[in-house]
Amino acid sequence: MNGILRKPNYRVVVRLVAVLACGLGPSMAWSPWAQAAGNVQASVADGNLIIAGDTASNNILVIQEFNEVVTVVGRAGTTVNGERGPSSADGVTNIAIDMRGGDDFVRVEVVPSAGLAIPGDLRIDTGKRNDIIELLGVTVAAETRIDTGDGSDTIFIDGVFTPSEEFVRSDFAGRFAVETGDKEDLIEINHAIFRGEVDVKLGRGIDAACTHASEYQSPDNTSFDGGEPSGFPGDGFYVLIIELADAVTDFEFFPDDCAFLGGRVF
Ligand SMILES: [Ca+2]
Ligand SMILES: [Ca+2]
Ligand SMILES: [Ca+2]
Repeated sequence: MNGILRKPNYRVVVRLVAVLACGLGPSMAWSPWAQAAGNVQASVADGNLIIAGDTASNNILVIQEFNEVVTVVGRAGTTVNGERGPSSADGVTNIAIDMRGGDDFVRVEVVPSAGLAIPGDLRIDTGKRNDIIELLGVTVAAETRIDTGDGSDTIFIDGVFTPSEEFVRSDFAGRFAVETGDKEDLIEINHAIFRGEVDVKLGRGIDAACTHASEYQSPDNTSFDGGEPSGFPGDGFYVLIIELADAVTDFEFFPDDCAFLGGRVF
């Protein structure tokens, strides 16, 4: 953005009007994350860290502190195992997060340090309603699977700076699969490496995908599917990597800056 205001062009204005006319406007009402609360249960069994939310709107950080040590922090009133404050788990290989109903917020991040990885799989399921998932500087050695269920959901992936100002990208070694279901979803991927298959399905609704400064090492096994509706005003996709053009299906606006759902314009 660089703080530069851009003049809206005619196509963007037409598109915005069309999107609003299709009923996106009412679903963009303020989501009450300030009222997030409820409780999540976190437990480890056989190397699997299971984090289970409740039907309330939960807000948690999942922080990898050292190899196999993961801390869960509740925010905005959300408790972890009935307590306020952080709860740490040792011996973690796989992480499975199931947030259930409510407008949930989940951020998975690392204490920035070279070579720190989730040794196994990362699975996140946020269920119905409007959820936000952020993955910041996360390295997953095996498979990553994200299912945001119905509702207008947002997935944001980016890198982080270490204390020595080194930038660490998010890094997905195994299969990376996303399904965002009904309603208007946004997936924004910045500064990430995908070493294996990528399968992103945005489901019904007027969705947007944008990816910037990211590396797709297996473009033949990379797919972004915008889903229905397949006509005007359609789904938006923004990417600077032309090699991915064949990986994109059911996106009617290509390239699109995704600004209509809050995607960043570079
Ligand atoms: Ca919940
Ligand atoms: Ca959802
Ligand atoms: Ca959708």
